[in-house]
Amino acid sequence: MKFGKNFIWGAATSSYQIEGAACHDRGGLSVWDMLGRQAGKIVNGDTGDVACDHYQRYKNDVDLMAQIGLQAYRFSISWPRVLPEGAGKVNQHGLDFYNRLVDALLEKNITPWITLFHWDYPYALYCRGGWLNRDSADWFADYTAVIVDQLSDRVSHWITLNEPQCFIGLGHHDGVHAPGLKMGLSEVLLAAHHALLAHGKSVQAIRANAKTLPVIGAAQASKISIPVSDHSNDIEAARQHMFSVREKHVFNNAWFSDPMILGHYPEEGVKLFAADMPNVLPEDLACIKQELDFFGTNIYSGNHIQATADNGYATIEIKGLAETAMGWPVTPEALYWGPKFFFERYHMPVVVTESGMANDDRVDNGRVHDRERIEFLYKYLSEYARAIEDGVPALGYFLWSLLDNFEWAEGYSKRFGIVYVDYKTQQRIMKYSAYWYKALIASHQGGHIKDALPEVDIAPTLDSV
Ligand code: GCO
Repeated sequence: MKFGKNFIWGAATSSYQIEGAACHDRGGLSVWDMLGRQAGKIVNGDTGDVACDHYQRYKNDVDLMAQIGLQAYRFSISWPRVLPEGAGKVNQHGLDFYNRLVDALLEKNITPWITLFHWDYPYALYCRGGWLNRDSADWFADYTAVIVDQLSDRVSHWITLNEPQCFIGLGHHDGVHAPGLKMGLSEVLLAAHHALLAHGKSVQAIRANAKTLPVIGAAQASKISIPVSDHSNDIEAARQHMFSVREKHVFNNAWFSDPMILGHYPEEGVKLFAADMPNVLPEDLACIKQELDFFGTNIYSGNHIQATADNGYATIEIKGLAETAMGWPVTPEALYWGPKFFFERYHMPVVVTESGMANDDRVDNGRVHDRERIEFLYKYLSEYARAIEDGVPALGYFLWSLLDNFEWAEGYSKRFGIVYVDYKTQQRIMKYSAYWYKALIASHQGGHIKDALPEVDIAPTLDSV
């Protein structure tokens, strides 16, 4: 399994999922704080009020990143922590937290990659219409300018939106994510359009205000289509399926990526949505389509696609696939076909901005033997390496996640971290997978795996790096 010497090895988190202390130091509420107050919306009634207490414990967490040997760390900024009302007055305490975090990362030679929006939308702006209000694009651009002005002397890597498919689709259509709305398709498409405008204006704000040359992308929730065979018909069927828009829902690849990168909505979707389409002003698509430096994709699993006689395709259920604790099938080839198909369509370097698995991790004598996660990572990364060997330019990989954390509607019931978090004591324990990842990174930095051999015996799995 070989990656280039300049390949970036990172891990990812998000503000609401790990920071806690939402209103501490005069921060503002987000829509996730409000959803947590609605009975039955989140497993066990969990909230992000404390989470991993990262707001207080960030230094210890940065030390853990350095122990693992991360070269980069993808985290998000809490918009309402910095702008309690979402717009207007800045909360300097909030900005100072991110200044301290960035400085702590740089001190350990860890490159900060900042996600500007990872779902914690300011509740005050939700009360002014939220994503349904076209002003949300300007609100987001103004917030972007505040962050870039404060941090861009030390931060150059920016992700505007994390998974619009989720925060619009699950938050405004299905109602299972914050703000918990079940809107009609036309309202969902209008909110999606405003989120796309927000992305475009945010990119413009970064490029206008950055003090260092910015590297900019977005992070898509990616549904990967995997051909059931290497037959050219099945590969073409999977390629078509991957960018099709045949369901009346925005949880798909092309609906957001095509406008951002190609400058137009996918025709198939425009036809399907027809009367529900938003009123797209003449200048809108030019605003949305801004030059990007990488294609960010969050990949966990994929569907198997087979060509059908009528030049169409069918989704094939593969029996007996292993599943993660989220019930997602383990499909390592998703990390081959996803980067490949995205590069073919958008012709820009790929960054896997998230990939990983939830596992039923348990502490045994102070250790967490998450061999399932090591096997998952080895298989998925082997496929990513194969895509790179086949010519896909890939800049890096951000493992989801550094820490066990608040898994949205699942609360704390699902553990994605390579570092175990005991939520009662806030103790952190590096799992076997953290040691494995450390060895993998070391082996790709010209170091010797033996140098990275941890204090725990994971030798049997090290053969797989
Ligand atoms: C997402 C979000 C993450 C999730 C992770 C596991 O992709 O849904 O970016 O915040 O926690 O993906 O579901």
